[in-house]
Amino acid sequence: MSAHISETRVVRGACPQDCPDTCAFLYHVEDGKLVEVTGDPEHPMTRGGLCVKLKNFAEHHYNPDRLLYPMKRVGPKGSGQFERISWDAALAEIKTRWTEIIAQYGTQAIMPHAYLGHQGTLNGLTAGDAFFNRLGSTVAEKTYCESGSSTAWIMTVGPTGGLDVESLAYSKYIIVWGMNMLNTNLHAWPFILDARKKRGAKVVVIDPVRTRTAKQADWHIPIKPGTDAALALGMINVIIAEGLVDQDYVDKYTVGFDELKARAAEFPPERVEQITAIPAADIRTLAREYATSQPSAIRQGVAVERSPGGGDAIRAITCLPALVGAWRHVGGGTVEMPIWEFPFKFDFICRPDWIKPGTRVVNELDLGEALTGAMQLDPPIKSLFVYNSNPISQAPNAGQIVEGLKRDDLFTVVSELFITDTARYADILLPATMQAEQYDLMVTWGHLYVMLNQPAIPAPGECVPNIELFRRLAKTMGFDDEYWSLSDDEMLMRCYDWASPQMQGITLDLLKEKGYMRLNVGDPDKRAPHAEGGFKTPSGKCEFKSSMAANGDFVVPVWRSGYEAMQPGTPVDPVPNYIPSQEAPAANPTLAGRYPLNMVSPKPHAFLNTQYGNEPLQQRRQGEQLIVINPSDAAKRQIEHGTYVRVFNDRGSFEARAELSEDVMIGLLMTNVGHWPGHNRTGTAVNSTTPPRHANLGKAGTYSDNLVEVARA
Ligand SMILES: Nc1nc2c(c(=O)[nH]1)N[C@H]1C(S)=C(S)[C@@H](COP(=O)(O)OP(=O)(O)OC[C@H]3O[C@@H](n4cnc5c(=O)[nH]c(N)nc54)[C@H](O)[C@@H]3O)O[C@H]1N2
Ligand SMILES: Nc1nc2c(c(=O)[nH]1)N[C@H]1C(S)=C(S)[C@@H](COP(=O)(O)OP(=O)(O)OC[C@H]3O[C@@H](n4cnc5c(=O)[nH]c(N)nc54)[C@H](O)[C@@H]3O)O[C@H]1N2
Ligand SMILES: [Mo]
Repeated sequence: MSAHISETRVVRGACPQDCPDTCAFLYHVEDGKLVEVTGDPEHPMTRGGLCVKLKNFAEHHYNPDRLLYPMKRVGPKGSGQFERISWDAALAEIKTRWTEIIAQYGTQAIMPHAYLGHQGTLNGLTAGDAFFNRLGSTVAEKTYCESGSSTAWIMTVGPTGGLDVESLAYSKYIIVWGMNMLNTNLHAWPFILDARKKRGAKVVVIDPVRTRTAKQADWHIPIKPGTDAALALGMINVIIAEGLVDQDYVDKYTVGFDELKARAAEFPPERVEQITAIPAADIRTLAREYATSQPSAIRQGVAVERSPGGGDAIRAITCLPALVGAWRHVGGGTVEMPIWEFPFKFDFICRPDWIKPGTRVVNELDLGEALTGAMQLDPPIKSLFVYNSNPISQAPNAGQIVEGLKRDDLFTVVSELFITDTARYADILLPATMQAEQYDLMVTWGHLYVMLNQPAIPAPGECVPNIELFRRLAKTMGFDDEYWSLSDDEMLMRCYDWASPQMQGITLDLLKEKGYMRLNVGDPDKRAPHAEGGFKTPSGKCEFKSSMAANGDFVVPVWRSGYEAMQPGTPVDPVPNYIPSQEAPAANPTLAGRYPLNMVSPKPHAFLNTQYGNEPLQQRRQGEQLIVINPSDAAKRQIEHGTYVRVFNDRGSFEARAELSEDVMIGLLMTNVGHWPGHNRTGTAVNSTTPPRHANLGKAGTYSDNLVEVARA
């Protein structure tokens, strides 16, 4: 045994998943086989620990269900019957079908659909953008995640990394706001424990559900979903009324204090109690403690954006640290995602210059409407190309997507690791590599390290990385631009601004040796990025009153085909406000009469969105699809603990096992997104019920604004 271990080759890598942690990996290879993947204990942020999802990542590569060869559909759509074909045959079929479609309907009848199955620079979110822009397809707007938060962030403080999660170790008061950190940002938690131990920090969790994280906090504040803006404005009201403002900081480094003060005056704690269900006394205590316990920190979760007023909630929350001067201190401020410190060159990565003027844009969350004709597109979508995403599980109103994918006149291509619920509807399936088999510089959105993933084992079967897939497609379609002949390293050299201050001292050669390097942005024990203002807004100040909104510019960093900072659009209130949910009982009593329960559908503990949902170990750890319901709501419906129930509304339904628990308030249901619909009893999951509407900023999804009813199955 020990002799064997000493022969093991170790290759440095990084986690591919859409998660803020992006752990440093060590691939252990023996005789050409990946025997184990461990965390690199020396990485300062991820410190060697891997989460339950990645525990058996080596075995995941050898999962017998992996898609290893191109396949062609032989049964009816959705039947999952495929037969193996060659890459040449698959590419020829795509070319023939697209050529016909383009001749009849034009290039915009083709639409890509991609999200963050993989988080690399070469193989991730934007891997196909250059290809589809060159082709002239419909531009797919990608707003599944963080687009609402990012828009709000940029309007308020600009594209700054904000507080470093590692600096949380220096905080005295930490609010984890709309995030289940122990599930979704696990490697941040040790820094909070450090702050608690060394600085006596108090940890507050604001979440409608008493989650694992909430149970570990010093104070859990349950809040009605979609009402965070009211809470933040209520806190601002108290902070101003009680003279807890850092007036010197506000005078020097902010704009719009008077307007914010006027807005907050509309939100006295007693009114906020009515909206949020948080007692007024608690709102006062929270505001006082937050303002006076410096350094105070806020870790914002993505869930806050998943309601109609989510964007304004993030804006109001992002105003708080400037108001109390928290930014002055190491460990003070707030973190959305530090990704803004990375000097991407999206113009090169996505080639927006290849988009022909007038090309239409269709949002990916509207996929069902786009495919079924509900959206009246001219030309209609005749071909859908899916990679890095699983919309039948993850996009809202999934029933309509299934209906669309059944269309016989729709030519669907899916590039995947597995035959997912979405892939079952493909006409052509293309096999993709897994992380130990490919090379990439990873995008990270929870810390400040550049991470290189190097291949440790050869690709099995005929799997290819996404970047190679698009090179092959470009060649097939006859594109002869230089772009398609660049090597991976030549690409990476152009994807980042290596001469920028953040990248000083960082080179690809060094990364190949070390695996990861910290951006040159200061150390976590010294870094206070906005101690003296320096915000990246047009005014250089923290904008309580947004100049972008005041100018009528609608900020949309929606990762569509390149990062577009500004785009004309719907006017936005320059000062953050509370925008009620559309399916809140008060807003829609008729609907609430029929569907009285609001369902939130956050992330699963043991799956990464849908990934690992097909692995037995993770299935055991996650358990089956549960719906958590308050015992009093259950009693009204004669629902007993452990029985199966149907969750439904006009959009659709799914079945789950009922868990009766006071962890959810009366009127609230909690279930996890990520269970494969096909593994559930009805072949459907949570997103068969969710609304395809967008939040007020960044066209974010509104998964938390969802009224349903439950009944015994
Ligand atoms: N284990 C695991 N980790 C993951 C993922 C995964 O699938 N599994 N996915 C990754 C991805 S893509 C993302 S975006 C992140 C997201 O991670 P988080 O930011 O943690 O988001 P969620 O898990 O969606 O929700 C977090 C909490 O917000 C609460 N919540 C829901 N609506 C509201 C609201 O209106 N207001 C407030 N205050 N709270 C609300 C939910 O009850 C939930 O407990 O996690 C990443 N990490
Ligand atoms: N109800 C509800 N719905 C939600 C959310 C919610 O909180 N509630 N959260 C939303 C959020 S935050 C997000 S980020 C989205 C996530 O939505 P998706 O990004 O669609 O989620 P995944 O399940 O990770 O699907 C990614 C797919 O890509 C495949 N894949 C992985 N690596 C590769 C690769 O290298 N190449 C190719 N071609 N394919 C690969 C995986 O096998 C997987 O099937 O879901 C959104 N949906
Ligand atoms: Mo996400």
